[in-house]
Amino acid sequence: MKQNQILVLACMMLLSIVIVISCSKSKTSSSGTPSSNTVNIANMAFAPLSLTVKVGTTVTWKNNDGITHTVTSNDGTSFNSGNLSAGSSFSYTTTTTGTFDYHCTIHAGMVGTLIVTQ
Ligand SMILES: [Cu+2]
Repeated sequence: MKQNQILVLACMMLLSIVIVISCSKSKTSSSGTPSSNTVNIANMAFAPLSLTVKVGTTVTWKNNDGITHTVTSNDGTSFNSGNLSAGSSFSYTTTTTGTFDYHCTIHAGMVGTLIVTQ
């Protein structure tokens, strides 16, 4: 009778260990996502649409689309990638705080926002 109780307890402990391991495993797999200062270009869109970074951060746009795009700030001076062919990337190191709307000069509907904070 007492041995049975120990066996049940051991099974419950083993089960809880398995649950903890499976939970921590799903946590580590989510860390494989792209870093927070990268904007992916895919399917004629910037992702994320809006990115917030601290001043001094280098932001990288990666063209994962099959066609050429540009990353051009609406103010015309802050940053401009020029033609960014499929598979290439563009990096810009933020120097001032503010909200920078940008677009693709080739495709009018492609817009994004870079928010730079202190
Ligand atoms: Cu484009």
